[in-house]
Amino acid sequence: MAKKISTKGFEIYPGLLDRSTQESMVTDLRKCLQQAPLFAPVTPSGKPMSVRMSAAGQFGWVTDRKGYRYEPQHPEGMNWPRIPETVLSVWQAVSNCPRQPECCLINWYDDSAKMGMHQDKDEADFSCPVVSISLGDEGLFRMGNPERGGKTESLWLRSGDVVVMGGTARLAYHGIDRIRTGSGTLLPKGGRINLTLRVVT
Ligand code: MD3
Ligand code: FE
Repeated sequence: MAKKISTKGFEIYPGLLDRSTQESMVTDLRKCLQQAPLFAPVTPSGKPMSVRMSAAGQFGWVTDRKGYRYEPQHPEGMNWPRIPETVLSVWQAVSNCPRQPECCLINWYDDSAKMGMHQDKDEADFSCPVVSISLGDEGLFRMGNPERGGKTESLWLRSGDVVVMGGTARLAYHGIDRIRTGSGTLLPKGGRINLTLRVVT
């Protein structure tokens, strides 16, 4: 296995995925997004999020005026596509989890997109980690604590990097402060894709 950096309970595998693996993954994701297109999520308070989202697997995470939740269908009514094997194999390699992921959330960031500090707590089984895969432009990832506030650490996530949040990090606050436009060469039109694999039930 590639080298692992551990900080604040987050396990980071820089450059775990080589270029050809990343390219295969993008090809697979384009097929997913043909079936279940990116949508513009709105928070329960009515604020549009800057990230665009879709998902693969039995469940996708959605947000709208009705709240945050996992749903078995896309907001437009279609089923979510299956999670591609290229993506599942990353979970097998790093999760150390006996369960299979039930959701692969697909986040797409343009130049100006960001994600505020939050916890991921809409899942039922916090003994399972969340595994994140970064593709395309670099994103500045901020890692916090299981309580709001306190010291944070920041790290640029690059294309091919994988992060595992398990144990104490599973409920840590985290976010993406900004995207470094044009820093990646994987996506011809630029932007950043982040995949998060999750056990939901
Ligand atoms: C959170 N995504 O989708 S991934 C999210 O880059 C999310 O799009 C960010 O936060 C993004 O909820 C950060 C990094 C990451 C990795 C493992 C996690 C976030 C995690 C494990 C638990 C909770
Ligand atoms: Fe998150």
